[in-house]
Amino acid sequence: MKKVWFFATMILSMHLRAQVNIIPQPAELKMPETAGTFAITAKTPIILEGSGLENSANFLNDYLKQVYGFTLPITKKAGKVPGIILNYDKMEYPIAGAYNMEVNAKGVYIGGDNETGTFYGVQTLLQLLPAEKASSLAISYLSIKDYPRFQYRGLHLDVSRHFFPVPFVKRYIDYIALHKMNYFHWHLTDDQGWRIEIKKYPNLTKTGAWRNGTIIGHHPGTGNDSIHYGGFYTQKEVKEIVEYAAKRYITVLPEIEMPGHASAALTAYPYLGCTGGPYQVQQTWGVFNDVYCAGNDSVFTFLQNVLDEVMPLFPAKYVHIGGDECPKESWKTCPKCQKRIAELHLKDEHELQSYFIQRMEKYINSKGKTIIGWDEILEGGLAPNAVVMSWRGEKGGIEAAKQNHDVIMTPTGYMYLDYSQSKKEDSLTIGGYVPVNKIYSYEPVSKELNEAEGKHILGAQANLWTEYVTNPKKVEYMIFPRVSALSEVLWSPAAKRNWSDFETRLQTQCKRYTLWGTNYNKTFE
Ligand code: TNX
Repeated sequence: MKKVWFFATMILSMHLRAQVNIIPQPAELKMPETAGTFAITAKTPIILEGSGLENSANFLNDYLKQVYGFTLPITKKAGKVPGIILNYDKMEYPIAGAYNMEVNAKGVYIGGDNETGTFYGVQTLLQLLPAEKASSLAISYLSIKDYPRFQYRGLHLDVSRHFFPVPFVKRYIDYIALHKMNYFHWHLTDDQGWRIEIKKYPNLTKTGAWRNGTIIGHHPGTGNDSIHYGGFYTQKEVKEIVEYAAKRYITVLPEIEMPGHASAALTAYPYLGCTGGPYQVQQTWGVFNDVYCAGNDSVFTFLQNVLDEVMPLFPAKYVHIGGDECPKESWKTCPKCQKRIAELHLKDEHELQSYFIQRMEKYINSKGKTIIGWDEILEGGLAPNAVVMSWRGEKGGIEAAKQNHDVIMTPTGYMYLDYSQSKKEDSLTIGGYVPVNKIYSYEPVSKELNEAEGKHILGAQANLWTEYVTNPKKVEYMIFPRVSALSEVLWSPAAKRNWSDFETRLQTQCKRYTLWGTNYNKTFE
């Protein structure tokens, strides 16, 4: 009899365990010997035992409302009814965001090391809920101790090649939060559009945010293209988005590109280029020879004034200033640029680019912020305090870490969400091939680094360039399920990573995407 009971409990607890499909995989997850479930209903209170945890409670309620159609009462004191307790626990993990979680007959307890930790505990709770609509939400008894592996867990969105409206940007931020990620890299300027209002330079958005002739959704320039296309965010909207992100413990990293990818700015203010123009907001993709003039001091004044308006909008300690894909053609024939090279005894145009970045770094540092640049900023000498985003493979990042610079890994071969995710892609992409298991296999800390150098790898980020991504549904299709794989790379202990286990959990995650009304790529199924 005892034996039968033992097997019965084992089967029952295995069954219950099978319902626990958390992504990213928690560091420690235990199911109790006696299995059971606690049911959350519309009467279950959220009990704020710790102060300052309203963001977590509100996020939970917003999610419940959206997905299951009801919210929970929020109180400060526990009563007789078992509830969801949100609190703090003292923990000593190197990176903030750790939490403990207990589910038992008394209800749910979540204790974070700070507000962020509790918020991440809530994200886990959401994944314990049924993956289909229900009014009583049974969750398994369990206990979890969890903490992030990397401090920088980023997702990028290019809003220049195609513009995405405020409500969708917010939704994108929610996706980042649901995956326990904490940086939103907002690529705000490029050749095809300037997307942020700058009061001192109204033409940036009056002319620089609009282009004529690009056919939305197809290869540009192949017919029917008399469209006035674009958009921008007002400073008020930017503030709103930054606050929205902050309530989700997400830092918004703005990128203002320089010295290349500058056609939109040059179109608005032709004096910023070497030839004086005229220029056009680009209708096609690629790399364009007209860039900011590096020999003209008024270009630096312009960029400083722009940053004077941008930096106060973003509490982030970092500002991304691009630095990638800057052709040197126009500098080679520009008398002012050549004069600068001669006066400063620079070796070549690469050193001129390094001068450009270093001059901007000095200014940005003087305002208390740190620059981030794409790995091209290594060429001609790295700016003294710069953080490097390594996109052309890992080489630049490894080199920067060896030079004692902090690094964010974002190599194309693993982290490019604009690349196709199935061999036979069923939609137009820029090319390349990054299936979900490829992103899952990524290890941000290269074996080429010793322990001290490895500490400079702050984390990683996946990039969504939008040349061929024209609408929100396509954005979702491109990021899911790959962002779920990314979140595990960035959050879970390396030893916990297991592809076949992830694949099983991903089945439930896909049901959640459907529950959220979110599009995703199904070709891997
Ligand atoms: C390179 S990644 C770029 C982007 C393009 C992308 C397309 C990087 C720093 N620059 O401007 O959109 O390739 O994959």
